[in-house]
Amino acid sequence: MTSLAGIAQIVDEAARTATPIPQLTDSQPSLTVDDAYAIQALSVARRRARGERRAGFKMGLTSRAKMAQVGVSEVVWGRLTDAMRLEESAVLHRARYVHPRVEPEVAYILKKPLEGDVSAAEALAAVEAVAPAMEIIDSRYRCFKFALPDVIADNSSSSGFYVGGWAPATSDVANLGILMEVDGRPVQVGSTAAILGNPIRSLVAAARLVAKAGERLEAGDIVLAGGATAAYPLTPGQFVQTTFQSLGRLSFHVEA
Ligand code: OOG
Ligand code: MG
Repeated sequence: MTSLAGIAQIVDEAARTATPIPQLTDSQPSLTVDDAYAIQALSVARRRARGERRAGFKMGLTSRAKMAQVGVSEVVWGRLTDAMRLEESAVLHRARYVHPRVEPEVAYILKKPLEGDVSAAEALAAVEAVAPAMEIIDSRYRCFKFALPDVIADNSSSSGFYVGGWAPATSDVANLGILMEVDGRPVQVGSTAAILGNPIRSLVAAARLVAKAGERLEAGDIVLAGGATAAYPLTPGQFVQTTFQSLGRLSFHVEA
């Protein structure tokens, strides 16, 4: 059996070089969720050793549409680094990914730490601002196919994220209409309410789940609440634009 550090190197190299790999659970069916989070921590530590800085966390599989799309029905989380952040409207280079997809999300940025069991009111009190966002997910597994431990070990498919203009923490984002368009055609229509009924619940879950790994959400961390709709595959030439009712709009072009 390959060591956890050995597996972390495999998933990190797959992400770094945009090379697909077989599912880990094919060869190691006994891999647990705890092993997978340990692999994730080791693989992100390799990114940190290359100079990438902590940017926050991403929550995943927080909506039914997302769970149904990938056939995994547990909430997962992953770590964000500054290198994953794409400047607003920056071009997305398809060649840097295995098979990227985009999904509409809500981003929070914190002004205070959050740790363990907190109420929605306590979570909201730690929020500095909220913004419309799009996450670029890119499973490193062939055909975007994985079981729960695979996706966790692969940093929950995180690979990039766009954040739009920040709005005050008091903005009501509980049930905002979302329209994602590619080349002017609607490809996903939904609501922020699809994210655990209210995206603030995703921040509550983040505080609890990250604490289980012995860490906490810190002031300055960005937390992505999870895709509100199924994710959409990206190919060169596309212009992607997502509009969030009353929260704003963000867009990018895909190039080869
Ligand atoms: C897993 C990551 C899920 C989300 O927002 O639900 C995720 C995947 O779908 O590859 O980022
Ligand atoms: Mg996501």
